[in-house]
Amino acid sequence: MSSVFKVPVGDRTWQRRTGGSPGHPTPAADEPVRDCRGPGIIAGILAPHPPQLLYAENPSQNEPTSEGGWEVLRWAYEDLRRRIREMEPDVIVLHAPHWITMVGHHVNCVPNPKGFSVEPIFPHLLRYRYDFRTDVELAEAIADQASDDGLVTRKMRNEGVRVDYATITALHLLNPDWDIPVVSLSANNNPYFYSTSSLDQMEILGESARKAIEGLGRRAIVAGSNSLSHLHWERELGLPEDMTYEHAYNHHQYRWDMRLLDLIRAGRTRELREMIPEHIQQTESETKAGSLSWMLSALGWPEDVGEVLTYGTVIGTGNAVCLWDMRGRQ
Ligand code: 2X7
Ligand code: FE2
Repeated sequence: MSSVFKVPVGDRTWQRRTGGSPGHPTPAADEPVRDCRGPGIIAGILAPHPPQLLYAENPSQNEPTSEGGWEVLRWAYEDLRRRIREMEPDVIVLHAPHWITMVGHHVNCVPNPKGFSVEPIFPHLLRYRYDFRTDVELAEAIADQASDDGLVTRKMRNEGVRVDYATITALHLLNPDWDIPVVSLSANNNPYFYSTSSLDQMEILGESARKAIEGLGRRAIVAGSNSLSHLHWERELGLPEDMTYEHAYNHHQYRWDMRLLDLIRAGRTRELREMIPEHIQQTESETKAGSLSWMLSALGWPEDVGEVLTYGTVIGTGNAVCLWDMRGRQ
């Protein structure tokens, strides 16, 4: 099992609010507002990755073809893509739960990951040919910073290692042209056996990513790829994209997802941070793998910002596409 040496997390002055966002209070007039085009973390995204969403898009890289499905979630991603383009990021840094590393936090430092990824549980939905660029300088800086911050860390340099479907699906949905460099982080835990105790490590890793991004002056989007409530159907009853089967697994899960999303919409991030472990307990939420906590920690748990673009279910699991636009607040 991995271990972590807890160290005091560094300077937090970067968290100072320097701007407002639609629907949320604006900062005091005397607070300095930085250039909106400036470097730093310009946005955080909750970017769920059910392979069904990619399958439904019918991209040329994926072998299986579909009649569509899960449109409302996919339309939210479409809107998000437009907004990402406007933000002109240098890099997307992604934390996803299906690259599970049992010892340490791994950072993919392969310059050009390339290969064929077959989804092990849904091979009839995702058999995808990927080919993308890593921002190796930033990847290495995040690994070094995380190591300095007391985390067990590894720079993954093995060219042939298959990129997992969560990383591929989320990155494809965020940027199907793959023309923005990427840094991909592993999930150092096993979401199916361990407790929520690893969330504190994810928060340190988020701070490490933020420091590395700022240190190199990148304009970065940080994306945590998690579904919310995670109980799901065990059998596919016919055509995967037949939406007559698609609804929340149960009312309890749905209600807890709504409670969590209410806090995001209200920008009540401190309360959200406290609620995440309880939401995990109540719904088996995939946020147990830490991608949401990692992302919000990288943003500094900002109050008064946060949008829910949409919510929808995939084989009964809850999935929300959310955006924290940090421009002017870095
Ligand atoms: O990985 C997933 C997931 N998180 C949710 C739903 C369906 C499939 O895969
Ligand atoms: Fe997943």
